[in-house]
Amino acid sequence: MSPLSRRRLVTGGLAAAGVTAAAALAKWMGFVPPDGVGVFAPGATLTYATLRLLAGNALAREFPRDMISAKPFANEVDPLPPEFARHRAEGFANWTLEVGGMVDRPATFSLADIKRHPVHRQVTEIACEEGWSYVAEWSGALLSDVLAAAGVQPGARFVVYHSIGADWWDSLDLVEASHPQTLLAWGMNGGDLPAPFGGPLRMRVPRQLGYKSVKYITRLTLTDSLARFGKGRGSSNGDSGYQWYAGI
Ligand SMILES: Nc1nc2c(c(=O)[nH]1)N[C@H]1C(S)=C(S)[C@@H](COP(=O)(O)O)O[C@H]1N2
Ligand SMILES: [Mo]
Repeated sequence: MSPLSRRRLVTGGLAAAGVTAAAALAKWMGFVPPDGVGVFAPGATLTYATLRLLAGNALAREFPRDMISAKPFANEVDPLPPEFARHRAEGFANWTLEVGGMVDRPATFSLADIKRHPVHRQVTEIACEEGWSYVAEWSGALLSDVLAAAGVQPGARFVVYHSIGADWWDSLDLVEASHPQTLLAWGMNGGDLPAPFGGPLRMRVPRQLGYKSVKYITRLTLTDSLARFGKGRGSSNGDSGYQWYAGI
């Protein structure tokens, strides 16, 4: 073996050992994402654990109001189930959010219930993994306020959220769910949240890519494990290969 290839072997081996050690540390600290298994495991785990350790509760950038995009782009969604049209015809008066799983007080909240929580406003950017983005002002309730109303039980680690029809769903760890910019958004740019943008209620997770900001939210479930949901990768997108932790 030439010295060069031996050196490569040694550095490669050291790097692999480093990754393995870091992954073990991340596991010990509880920072293993639901997709931190299989071929891409060390990569997904390292990204998630590093950001959790280094960035902690850092805030997503907020913009001045004059930077709000004149023409926000509503990404197309798959056809919604028929009950969505019914809700829309009723002006969303009967839209509800069910909160269950590991909570002390399982509840079904109306939109009015959610709007009674203190209103939080943020001018942030939503960025799609496909490369486009826009800036808007979102208003809504802190996800953590709604969760507190239901009483999160000790031992819960994730909140799983489902879109109407349930084919779109995703999840957050409680660090992200408790973050002061993570909203259940019901308003955009001063008015109601328009249906193409996820109205009447969408998740807004400004520290992660757009696909975590699921539209048409009807259900939150607190859980200690994502293994029981879909293929266990933490989201409908995860089941088709997207990273669960989409920090930006
Ligand atoms: N229910 C539902 N939520 C969804 C989607 C979807 O197809 N269905 N698309 C996601 C993706 S990939 C992005 S980038 C954002 C886009 O948000 P926008 O329509 O406000 O641009 O919504 C996310 N939320
Ligand atoms: Mo996206």
